[in-house]
Parts: sequence; structure tokens; C-alpha cells
Amino acid sequence: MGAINGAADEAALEAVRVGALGKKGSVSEQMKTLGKMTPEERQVMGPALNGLKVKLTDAINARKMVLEDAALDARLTAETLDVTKPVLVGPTAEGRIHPVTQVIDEITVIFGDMGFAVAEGPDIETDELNFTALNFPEGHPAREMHDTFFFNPKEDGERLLLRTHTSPVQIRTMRSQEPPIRVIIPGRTYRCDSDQTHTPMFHQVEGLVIDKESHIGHLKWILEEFCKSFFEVPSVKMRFRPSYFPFTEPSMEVDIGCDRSGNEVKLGEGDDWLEILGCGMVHPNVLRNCGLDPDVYQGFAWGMGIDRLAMLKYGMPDLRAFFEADVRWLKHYGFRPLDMPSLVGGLSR
Ligand code: 2NL
Repeated sequence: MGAINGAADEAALEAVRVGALGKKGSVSEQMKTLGKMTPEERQVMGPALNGLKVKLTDAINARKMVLEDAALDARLTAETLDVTKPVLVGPTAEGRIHPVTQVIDEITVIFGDMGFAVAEGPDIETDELNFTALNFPEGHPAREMHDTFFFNPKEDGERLLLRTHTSPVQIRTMRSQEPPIRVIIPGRTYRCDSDQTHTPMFHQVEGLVIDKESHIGHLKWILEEFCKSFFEVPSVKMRFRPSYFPFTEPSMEVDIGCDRSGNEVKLGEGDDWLEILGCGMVHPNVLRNCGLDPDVYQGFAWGMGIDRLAMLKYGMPDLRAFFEADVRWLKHYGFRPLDMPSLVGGLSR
């Protein structure tokens, strides 16, 4: 009895049980001697041993319950649960969406609502798709303006390159789809250029609309709606200035009104201007190069730098930090993965 109540844990108690009631336990051994006794002795010893067995079993079970309760109490104290902690743990709570990805998602949501699809293409392109089809004549200085990264020429003399803009994807789209076409093309672009405001790899979103009667009025409305949605302001002042791109005619650069009097730029209002994109009517030569008859089809296109838009909207001071993969920077400027941009829920939170 002392051994039972002195057992410190369930394993010790089990050892005591086996020692007394197991096959070779002390009580079991005594039971075996019953057969050799006289009937008189058996009549006394039988009930006595059975009584002992029942008493020991009861005591062991009682002790077992006490030990089980104690073990549970110990676990409950050791494994406390702080219900005031945030519910989300792990990658979905810790990880962050890069501002460039966030801005691409926001732009996709805005143009998606206007009926645009997203098109993508390879980063490594041919000279034909990056330049020739886009109405850059051979030897034209605009080819040099793009500071292109070229690969070594192949055996047949063809020189591949890293696309200097996302426009080759529009060429691919026009060559593979029938108008009406409404696409936006987000992606990486490359130019051999590096300083405070330029990185050799950067991001662009271009847009393209081709139909029978798409005109500059549609272009202006689409861009105005985009700017209001993207900068999350009720109205924007816009200015279209004449410009030049080989692939559009006429070509324009677009500024939006802003206020730089405070510490940060306020967009949509004020007396200053900020250039945000270039656009124009698709050049007839480009349409022809894609097998489209310029007397039947016309359209417009625009292009903008996403990294700069992200800096403007979210106040990051240095472009180079975008591509340094510093998790501390990402923790500060990044976005929560489950806060996906939407027009009803809000683009940014
Ligand atoms: C800029 C200006 C622009 C386009 C891109 C384009 C593409 C095709 C045909 C015609 Cl396939 N145009 N894209 C048009 C005007 C401007 O980008 O400053 N981007 C950062």
C-alpha cells in the first residue's frame, strides 16, 4: 500500500502493479499456491487473497487517477495559451508584398474593371520585335537612346537583346489576336543605365487598344480615370504635351497636377506638374507590321514606369532600395499578402 501511494508517476505505479498483480507478481505467485492447500486452508486463504487483489487493484486505480490529474495540471500550467496574441502566424502574417507587385496588382484591378486583359511576354527579345516592328528604322538614333543590353550574335548573325520596353508584347498580341484588342502589359524592362533614379532593370506597364473607331478622346478618358483611381483622389488635373515616339503619331507626354509645397507631393491638385506617362495613337507603320490595315483599324497605346509610380504613391525616397532585397526595407514598405487591392475594398490600406 505504501508503494502504491508513494509511486511518483504513472510509470512507477505500473511497476508496482506488475510486481504485485502481474503474471509473476507476489500476489499472483501466492494465488498459485492455493491449489496445493487443503480445502480448509483454501477456504480461508482464497477469499483473503482475492480480497487483497481487489483492494490493491482499487488502490492502484485511485492512485492512477490522482497521478493523471497531476500530469494534466502540470501540462496545463506549462503549455499556457495567450489568447490575446494575433491570430495569424507564419508566412501569411510575416511575408510582405513588394511595392512594385502591389502597384502592378492595383493597375491590373483598375484596367481590369475597364475590360482590359493582361498580356505577358519574354524578357529576352529579338531586334525585330523590340525595334523594327515598332517603327525604329535600322540605324535610327532612337535605337541608341534605349541603351540596349545585347547578347553575343548567334551563328546566323541574329542578335538577341533584353527588351528595353514591354512594347514587343503588344506586337505579339496584335499578331496573334483579332481586334478589338484591350490589353495591359506589366513587366521587367532593361536599359544599360544606372544612377540615383535609374536601375538597369526596371518595370513598365503599357496599354494598348485597337479597334475600328478608338480615338484620342477615349485615350484621354481612360488615362484620367486611371489617374483618379490609382492616386485615390476624386479629381485630377492633366496636361497633354506634344512629344515624339517612333511607334505613335501623334505622341504625347502626360503630366498631372500636384502640390509640392508641403513635405510630400500631393497629387491631383496644386500648381506644379509631374510627368507620369507617354502615349499616342499607334503609328500606321506599326499596324501594318502586325498585319493590320490602318485604313480599317486604329488605336492608341501608352507606357509608364511602375517603379516611379510606386515611389510617388508610397513615398519611397530611393529607387535603388527596390532591388536590394533587404527584408527590413520590405517589412517597412511592403504590403500584407491578404490585403489584395480591389475597387470596392480599396486599392491600398
Ligand atoms: C514612356 C512612353 C509609350 C507606347 C509606349 C506603344 C506600343 C505599341 C505601339 C504604340 Cl506596340 N505604342 N507603346 C506608346 C507611347 C508611349 O511609352 O515614356 N514609357 C515609360
